Amino acid sequence: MFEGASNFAKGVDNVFLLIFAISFFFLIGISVIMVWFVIRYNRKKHPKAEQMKDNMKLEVTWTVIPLILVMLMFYYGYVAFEPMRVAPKDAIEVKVTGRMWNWSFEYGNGKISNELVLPAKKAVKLNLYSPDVIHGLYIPAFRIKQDVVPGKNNFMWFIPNYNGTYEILCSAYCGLRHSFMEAKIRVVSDEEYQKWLAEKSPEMLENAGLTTMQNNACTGCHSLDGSVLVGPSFKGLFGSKRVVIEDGKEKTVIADSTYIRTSILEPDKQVVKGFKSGMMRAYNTVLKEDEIKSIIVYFEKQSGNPK
Ligand SMILES: [Cu+2]
Repeated sequence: MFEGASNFAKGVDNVFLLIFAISFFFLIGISVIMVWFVIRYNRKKHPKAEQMKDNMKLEVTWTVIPLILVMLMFYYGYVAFEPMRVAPKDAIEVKVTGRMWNWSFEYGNGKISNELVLPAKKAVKLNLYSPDVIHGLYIPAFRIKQDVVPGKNNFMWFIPNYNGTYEILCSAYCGLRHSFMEAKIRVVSDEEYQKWLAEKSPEMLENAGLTTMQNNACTGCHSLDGSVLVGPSFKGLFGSKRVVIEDGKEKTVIADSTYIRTSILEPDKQVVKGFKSGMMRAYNTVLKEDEIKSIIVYFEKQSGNPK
């Protein structure tokens, strides 16, 4: 419970323990005195009630002591809170979007993930956004929580101390599936983090695929919206049936990853019926392997059932 998973855990735990200790002391103290008063001043022992008035000493005591106690709670609370609002300049920045009803994390290189992967012992600044209602980013093990408010660019920062997996919860009741709005933080070594960060997410590949096609003017001859240009449209391509002419013979093929790859590298091998061959150059010397892969991912993603 008190292992200190982040740089703020100790400070928050200390304030918690202080407030708990003061409350516990008074719970016991007041209860004991109450019981003692019941016995000491019951009617048998103390038949005639006395009227007491204006005891200056008592008034001052029960004003000053609680004042000191609450100021003590305030002081330690403030000391623990204040550094939370000043993020170090060199912190790793991650854009966090809380929406009904999930969290997503976007890194500086464009990688988007549903899991927050971070290196241990490095400062992290989370910039918080919400497109819909108020959510609350809450990481219990790190002892931090911050409201995620639409239109207000809030942030939180921290340093994870140890490798491990921690929970993220939403602390603001945000609708029907509020309780499902959870995510994981995975704190790993620096090398593992760098490796993970460099791996392209499916969204990045999808974007890269479209960019590659635009850069190579593919979309100049193949429309994305279904209209017929020089070549067949890309709309609804992946997984569809294509009637093609191969070696002068008509046949039906499924537009899978192999078909797309062949069409890029050897465009005249299988020409869609109704289109002329010899219109498109072979891209085997133009596109790199990862570019071809990204184009295939783009089509898979567009079809809505990625394999
Ligand atoms: Cu929420």
